Amino acid sequence: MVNKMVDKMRIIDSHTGGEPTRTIVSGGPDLGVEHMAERREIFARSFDHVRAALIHEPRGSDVMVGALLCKPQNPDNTAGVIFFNNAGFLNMCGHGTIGLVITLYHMGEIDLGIHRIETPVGVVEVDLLSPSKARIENVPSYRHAKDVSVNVEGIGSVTGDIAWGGNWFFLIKDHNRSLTLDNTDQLIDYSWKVKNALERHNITGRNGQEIDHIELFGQPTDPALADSQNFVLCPGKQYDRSPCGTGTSAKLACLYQDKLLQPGQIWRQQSIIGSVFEGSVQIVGDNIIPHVTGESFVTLDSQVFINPDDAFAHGFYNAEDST
Ligand code: PYC
Repeated sequence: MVNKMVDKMRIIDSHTGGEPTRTIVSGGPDLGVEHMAERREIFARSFDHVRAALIHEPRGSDVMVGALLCKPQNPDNTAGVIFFNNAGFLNMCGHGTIGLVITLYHMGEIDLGIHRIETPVGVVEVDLLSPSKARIENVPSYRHAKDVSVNVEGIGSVTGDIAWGGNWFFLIKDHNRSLTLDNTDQLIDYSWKVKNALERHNITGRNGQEIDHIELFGQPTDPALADSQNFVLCPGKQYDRSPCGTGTSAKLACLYQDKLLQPGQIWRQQSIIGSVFEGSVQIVGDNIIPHVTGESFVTLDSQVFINPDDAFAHGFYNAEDST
């Protein structure tokens, strides 16, 4: 049953490398004390209108990624978090985790140093290096399949790697598209067609999990600034303005598995707007643990009102945009 009791929330917005995160820091739905994966299910089932209210117009924007700050299940951890966007709920979010700790610092809730954040897919350790810079130690990441070809309607055969970096990615090197901001309409169209083709051909991540992020790679704008540039299409047909923390993690795992990156070696991943995350991998037992460092800044600290008399209190969504 939908619970419409939530009517006032404090939100803090930040951006990490240009990609926004809107964190509900108080007044959000109470999801209980279970693991974040279970709390995410409860959020989706009973409080989806809160997600919609914060992300959709007129209050939000399709580009926005939301984060619900939660009490951790383990009191030794700093916090729990559930990420969401215009299409639903995410497993993990790298830029959002950096945004979350910068937000907690802005609130005076945490100091610089190490913090452990619970997410639906595991605990992510974050080192808050300064008031605007953090390094995440992500969940174990890996390539699931190399050089997978899919026939894409209107395009032909497209080949990429399937990798997990906290979300599922299809990583494409040979796409013959220019990764520039003035070409995003074409990049969105191409990536969306690839995503639909993967679904149609039942090409998935481990255990049949949907590949909902498409990542294209190209040369950096300047090799002095970065090793590679990417374009990441997210599940709600919006592109990540940042280099994507989970997408960078998936790339790092592939590079390591291809023996193109040594443990501790720095990889600088540039986004489509030019922002850069610095990454590396650490090998722990059989696990590839990506480290991703990025900058984030608080942009707004305010209160949301959800007025039951407002016909658009929970936003409206142009579903046409995501077909
Ligand atoms: O930074 O991991 C990330 C991310 C996922 C979706 C948007 N950003």
